[in-house]
Parts: sequence; structure tokens; C-alpha cells
Amino acid sequence: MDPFSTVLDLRSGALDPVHKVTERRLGDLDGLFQAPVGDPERLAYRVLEIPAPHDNANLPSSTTILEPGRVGEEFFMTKGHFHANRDRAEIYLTLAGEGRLLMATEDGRAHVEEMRPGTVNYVPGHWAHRSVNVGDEPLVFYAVYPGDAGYDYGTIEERGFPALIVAGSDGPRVVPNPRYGAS
Ligand code: PAN
Ligand code: ZN
Repeated sequence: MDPFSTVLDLRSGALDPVHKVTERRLGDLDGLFQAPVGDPERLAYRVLEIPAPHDNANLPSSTTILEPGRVGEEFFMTKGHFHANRDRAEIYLTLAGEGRLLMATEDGRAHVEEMRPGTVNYVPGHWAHRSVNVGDEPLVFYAVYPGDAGYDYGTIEERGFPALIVAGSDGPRVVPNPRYGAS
């Protein structure tokens, strides 16, 4: 393939050119929150991709624009996934907003990192990852991952994450997920 460039708007996360946009609405996230999602048509996030071949020699990347909002006590969040090839790592660079990166291993360890403009989060292989918008503005981040990482959404859909991030009177709180492991 030939070299190429893309312009990334550092505030909005917009890409020019953009090749693929995936929209996730609350209806796509039904069952992932503790409470019912409400309006299924409401936009939760968009993923804009810079494609690259799906092999371990290449590095696709994407921006995610995650809207602010809540479902019950929980903040808007991504579906979350393990990589289908479990040992594949990923880097997230936050561009705008305030978030938390919730990660978990298959044996139930949880880990939370902050996401703010300039934060570079390293997600090692074998850690499922979900981003959570705990602020009032869109959370925008740029992610780079191996081309053969792939997505396993099913494990999280069945088991959930061991922890939840909920709104508390003093700000976001990390609490155990009472439904973790239930299928
Ligand atoms: C990210 C995510 C993106 C959307 O690009 O795919 O933020 O989250 P979900 O894929 O969980 O809906 C990434 O982690 N890629 O591997
Ligand atoms: Zn990933």
C-alpha cells in the first residue's frame, strides 16, 4: 500500500477524509446499563475510522466521540470489548472532555484510569476496555490498535464488567457491579 495522511480535528475528533463511521444509539446499548436505556434512538457515540489492513503488521486507528448523558446513575459509555485476539494492546489519547477508562481481565480484576485532554492510556492485551463520559461535554479520544486485534463484544454482553462508574454527590464513583457474571 502507499503512505497516506488524514487530518484530525483535535477538538471535535472529526477526520478528513473519513472512510467509515459507526453510530451507536442507546438502543444498541440496551442491557449493558443497570436501568432501561430510555429513547433507543438517542445517539450515544460515533466511531470514525482511519482504516488499515487487518493484519498484525498494520495499525488502524479511530476517533470516538462519546456524548455526555446518563442512564439511571450510570454515565454514557461505550459497549466495551475484549480484543478477539486477546493479547493485542491499544493506545488511547484523549483530545477533549473528561472520562474514565474502565478495564477488566477475564478473571474479574478491574482497573480504572482517568481520561482528560492529553492523557495517553495504555491498554495491555487481555484487558477488556470501556470508556465512560463523566463530564458535561463530548469525550473525544483517538485510539490506535493492531490490525488483527478484532472485537469480542459477546463476553461483555454476557458477563458485564466487574465494576460500574456511577454519579455520586462528590463526582463519579466506582462501585461493584451487582450483576457481574450473570448471563
Ligand atoms: C475503540 C472502540 C471505540 C468504541 O476504537 O472500538 O471506542 O467502543 P466499542 O467498540 O466498545 O463500542 C477500540 O477500543 N478499538 O479497539
Ligand atoms: Zn479495543
